[in-house]
Amino acid sequence: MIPAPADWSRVVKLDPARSLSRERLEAVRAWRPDAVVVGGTGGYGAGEVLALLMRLRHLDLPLAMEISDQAALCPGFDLYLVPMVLNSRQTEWIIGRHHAAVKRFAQRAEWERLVVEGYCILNPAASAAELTQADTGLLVDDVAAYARVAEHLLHLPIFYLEYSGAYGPPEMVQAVRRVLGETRLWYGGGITSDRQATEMGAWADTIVVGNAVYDEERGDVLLSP
Ligand code: 1GP
Repeated sequence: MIPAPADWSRVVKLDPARSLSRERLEAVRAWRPDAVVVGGTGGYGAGEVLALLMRLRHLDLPLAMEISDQAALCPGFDLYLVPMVLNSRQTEWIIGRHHAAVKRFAQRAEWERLVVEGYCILNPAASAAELTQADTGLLVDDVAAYARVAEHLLHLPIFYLEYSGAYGPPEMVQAVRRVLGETRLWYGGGITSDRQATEMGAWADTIVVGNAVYDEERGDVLLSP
């Protein structure tokens, strides 16, 4: 059966470009996330993705690959998340790369395993913000409007508030929560404690933890069973 992201409250995101010790992987397992997403902003290919996938299989959790680069596409995941960066200044990150990937893979695509995420990247220092030239200087009303675009114009299943590397303002998450209905709200960025996970989890449907997995000091606080 194909897993449904709507059932996920907490997700770990692992970067194939980073090395993950056996101990850190065990900490991920012990934290009992609802799913693991494999993805990053680059510096890896399909080989690194496959190697990580092999190590994750024993976790017995839904495994999703977030596709940022079609060259790194790797078969074997339960789901494939397709980011659409709504606040990018470059069309390639909104629709261009998607068009190119569909053109290339349409005959082999398992459409039912694809889930589109409407990203709004808000930490200007995040590598994803730089890569996609995201317009990060947005006010609450602007972000809420993107959330409404995601839900009412594009009918996307996920609106992803991305502060990768920094803990965003809970007020922003709360404001977006108020304008979303069916579309699920994901929050990711700077979560390194249970308190922060709980705070953001109160407004977001799904919280995403990335860097803390690799941080032995702060990550242990969060990822302890
Ligand atoms: C990154 O949203 C995730 O795409 C998680 O962010 O790495 O800051 O936890 P952190």
